[in-house]
Amino acid sequence: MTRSESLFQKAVKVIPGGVNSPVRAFGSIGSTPKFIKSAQGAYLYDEDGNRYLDFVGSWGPMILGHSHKTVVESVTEACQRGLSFGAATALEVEMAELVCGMIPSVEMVRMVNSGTEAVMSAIRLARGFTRRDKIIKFNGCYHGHSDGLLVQAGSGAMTSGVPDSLGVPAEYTKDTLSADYNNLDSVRVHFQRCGEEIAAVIVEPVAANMGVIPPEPGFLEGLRKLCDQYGALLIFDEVITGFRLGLEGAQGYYGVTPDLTVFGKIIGGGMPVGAYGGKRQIMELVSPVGGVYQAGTLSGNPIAMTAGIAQLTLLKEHPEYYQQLNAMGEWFYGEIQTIVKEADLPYQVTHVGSLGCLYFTGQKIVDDKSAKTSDRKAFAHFCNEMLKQGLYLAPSQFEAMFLSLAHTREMLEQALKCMEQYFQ
Ligand code: KE4
Repeated sequence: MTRSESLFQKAVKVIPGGVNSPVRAFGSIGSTPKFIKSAQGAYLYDEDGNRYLDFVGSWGPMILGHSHKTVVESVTEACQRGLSFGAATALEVEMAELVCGMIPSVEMVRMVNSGTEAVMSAIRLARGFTRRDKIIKFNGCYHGHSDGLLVQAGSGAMTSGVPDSLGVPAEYTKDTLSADYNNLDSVRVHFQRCGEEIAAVIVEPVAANMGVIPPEPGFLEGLRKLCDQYGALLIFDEVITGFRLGLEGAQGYYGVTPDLTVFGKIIGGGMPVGAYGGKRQIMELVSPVGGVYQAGTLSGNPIAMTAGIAQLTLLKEHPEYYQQLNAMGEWFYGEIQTIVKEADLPYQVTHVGSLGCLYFTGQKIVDDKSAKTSDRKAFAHFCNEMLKQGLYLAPSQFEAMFLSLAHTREMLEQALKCMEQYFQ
């Protein structure tokens, strides 16, 4: 028995499913998790000494690669000054000024401890600001696990959401309306029916929780127009795309400005950080200034701020990193598409910058329905085989592949060889 297997046997006795987040259990690919002991650059090392080229990057945060020297040194040094004070610190001012300086639409920002918390707070703020209750989310988009957003998409656009988790009272999701990604008509019908009650539309500007689905031309612009027309707020959930697609995230990449933006992952440099921010007029409604309550013991924690500031500062000082990263994505995901095409397989590769996904379907991928036509068994077999070759892909068809600045061309050429052999 490997150390990972024996650890998993112990883990399942004391942790639900043996993991602290479901996707890590490798259940959707029918295997058991590798227990990771360390990580360096583009590589993970498991408890049995196996090395993997990492295409998960902790689900997005590790854009610079693992254990980046500057980030680790900054955090190590900060630890000597104490781990948490529960008091205002200069680091939080530095982080807030950094984020506000990088994202034009963000005039004020509030730090929290996860993407879920940031989304939950942004929704509450949008409801408080507009004095309206309904929100629109998109089928297949994931915004963390707060009750109101765990919505099984009602079929068609006229159904209000029904919870897709036990423990979420129907009351908590009755004001969550579902629409189809890349389908403005499915949004328009909600606004036409109850536009004056809609507080906000929340969207992943690149849908990266049903694989990777880019916005069709005009989709994000159309959402902006509908929100303006009906006085609703547009919330971009940039937990994945923030500081990933460019210094200004997806809103800069696509040139569409939201009213509120949610951040996570990269902003924390690998530490638990989420944030939400936007126009001053809206953000000043957040307690203690305004009447929208939100709080957190470890919000703005000095160690987390140190990691986030170190990572964001490196990205800000090297805008060329994004050209490099996005060009690498363009090449790498294009090569995967060529491999499956030359193997005469109808599979689709979608990508935006360093985010990409290989779907095992011939259907054009535009929304959750088309994404779900992917052959998950075929994906699971591929994923397990790649793992044996030392490639650590996300153990779910509906997650993104992430490249980092630590991935070199030769590493990726090696990975492509494994994929080519597999599909031949
Ligand atoms: P967290 O609460 O997991 O920090 O963030 C929730 C969240 C919000 N918005 C978007 C667009 C997200 O992708 C996420 C979380 N992403 C998943 C992976 N797709 C986290 C991985 C996991 O759940 O273990």
